[in-house]
Amino acid sequence: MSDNDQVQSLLDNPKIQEVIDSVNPELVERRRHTPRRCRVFEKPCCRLVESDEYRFHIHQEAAAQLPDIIHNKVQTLMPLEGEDGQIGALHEKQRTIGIVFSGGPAPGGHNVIAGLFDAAKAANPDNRVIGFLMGPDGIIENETIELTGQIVDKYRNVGGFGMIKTGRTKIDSREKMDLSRQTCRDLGLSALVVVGGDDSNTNAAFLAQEMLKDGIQVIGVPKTIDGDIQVRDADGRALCAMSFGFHTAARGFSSEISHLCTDCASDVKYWHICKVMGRVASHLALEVALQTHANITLIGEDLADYVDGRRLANATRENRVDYTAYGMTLRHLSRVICDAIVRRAAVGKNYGVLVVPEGVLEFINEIQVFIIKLNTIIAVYNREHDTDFHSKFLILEDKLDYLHRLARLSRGEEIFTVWNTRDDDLFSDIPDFFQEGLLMERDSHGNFPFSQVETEKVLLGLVRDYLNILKDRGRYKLGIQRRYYEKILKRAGLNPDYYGPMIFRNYDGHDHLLVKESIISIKTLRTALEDAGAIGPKDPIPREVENIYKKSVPSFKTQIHFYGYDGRGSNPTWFDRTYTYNLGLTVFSLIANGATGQMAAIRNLEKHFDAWEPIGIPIAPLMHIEDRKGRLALVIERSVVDLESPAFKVVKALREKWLAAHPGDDDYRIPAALYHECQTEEDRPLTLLINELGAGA
Ligand code: FBP
Repeated sequence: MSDNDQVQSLLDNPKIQEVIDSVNPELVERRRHTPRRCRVFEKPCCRLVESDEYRFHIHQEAAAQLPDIIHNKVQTLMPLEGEDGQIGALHEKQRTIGIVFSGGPAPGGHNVIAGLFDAAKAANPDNRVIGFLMGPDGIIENETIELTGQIVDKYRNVGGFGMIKTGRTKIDSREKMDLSRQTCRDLGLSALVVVGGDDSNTNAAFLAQEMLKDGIQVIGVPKTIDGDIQVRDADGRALCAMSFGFHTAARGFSSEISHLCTDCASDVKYWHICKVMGRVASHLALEVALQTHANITLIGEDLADYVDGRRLANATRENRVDYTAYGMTLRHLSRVICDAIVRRAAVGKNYGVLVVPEGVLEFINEIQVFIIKLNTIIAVYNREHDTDFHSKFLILEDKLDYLHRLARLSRGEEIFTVWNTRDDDLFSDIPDFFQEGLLMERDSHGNFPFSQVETEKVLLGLVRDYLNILKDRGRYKLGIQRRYYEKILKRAGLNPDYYGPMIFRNYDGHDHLLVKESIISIKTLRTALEDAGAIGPKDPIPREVENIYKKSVPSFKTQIHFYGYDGRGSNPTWFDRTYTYNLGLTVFSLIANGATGQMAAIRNLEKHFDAWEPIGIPIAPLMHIEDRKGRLALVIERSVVDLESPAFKVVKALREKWLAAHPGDDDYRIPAALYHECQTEEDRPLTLLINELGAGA
């Protein structure tokens, strides 16, 4: 039989075909699974109960720009007991509902559609659900697909946004708004559902205001793995504890990172540097810390909160203000990391896991200043020249040239520019790849593309430099186990107690022996032995002593990993599957009851499933003003890690334990495996669980 025939017979083998079929039994089971419904959905219809108990700080600009939805209230879905002809008729009314995904994918998105589809079809089989393709562009360009049972069934409980795809376009101009309205009118939509993050829900509010006159309702759905849509009222009461997708992504990252913890503690030679997504907020990194107990986890919000006591005291003594005392600099941060690395090495652990949140640089003052200045420069350039900065200056050199010119201009007495010669000099000092990163094109919402900046490389560059300095100063050493040292010397007929005090700085009873700071080479080792009279100038250094010294010289070896896109594409966990399916059901009930400008949400996510309560949250009152692309814009306020939250406090309190800079085992935690249907404490984010358990403590 020829090779080709052999291959063909392999491919024709039905058993082999079954094994490699793209639809495996797990997928079949996954697609068949129907998530549990919140109690309120056990009845065919719900009514909305508006509540005055929640307060919001309303921004006057939001009131001015969104007058018809600014006074919306929190709405709770209640089961319709008995007959209510009016509400029943509203549910049964024939509707065409459009749905769009906006922004990065997040596990569970398909179940929002599935929930909406099931509820819509159950209310009236003639209801239609239209998916807009490729994100908001699909609305602007009227690119759609009518969703059928067959299409929806293929994606039930499956990750990603593959069913209708997604995109990041912002509907931010009169023209785009008019085109969107036209599409929705042409399709005869009763309602539009926007599944997105803070920016997309902001867009949803503007669309709701705009389309009110067309009688088209707009409902938002809180999506993003970043976990930065967490809604509380002005009194701090949680309305939406977490956006969907966060749990799955965090569990995926934690599982991978936990494997790296196991690997490095086995191989004992690498520091695994794990960048974890989250464009700004460090929620994902915090959850990973709780799930894995990685040795070091940076939390951006915590770094920004840092106050340098020494600088502050100096400034107070000298009666001046030192603004640099607030917030951590990149250099200082690298020192903190080095300190941890050196301490672990001293007890023989020249390995570990460092978790770096993708958006950490957002919280480093000096970088934030660059980002704001460059945002402004690019926005002003685009405005004044009516062109795009990035198309005009294609390569880094051209962009830098432009910045140099601006800096020179700032020397002129009359001219004010945000970029002066000091900025220019400081910017010139940073590596090319990082300059390029900072000059990267912003997304359509004006967000800085942190995912494309090699944050970890910037930080590692500084860490490496400083570790080398510490090595030269004899402070970065690998601790040698006393037992091992004694065994090696005795085996060669040498007296460990004779050489010990000559070589080590802590020979007096320590478990891990540290070579003296003055011994940083074979030459300095020789000097130490000669000075102590152990060898003469012509004598060789005893081989075992030399070997022990060599073993004490650490090399800082790293492996870099990025966890982000993999988490966005994961199949949703039980939590996200159930959460999103119920969000879809909630969306339909909000629409059936006439709501618009509301975000579907589930209250009490932090509690057991039986306590989950579907609600509608008014979007307009959540807005505040932010600088976007050098302009002030009305957007939903992002939620960042609360340093007063029980979850953060727990992580902070256990930092030292998890660093494990002591002899003995590390404190790594292996997260539970992801079961299809499980009921463990890991059914929901640990962050939520701890915040709930610690509330009021
Ligand atoms: P969303 O806010 O749209 O959900 O996206 C979040 C995110 O996953 C961030 O964590 C990350 O910085 C960004 O998307 C990456 O975006 P892109 O897909 O454009 O690379």
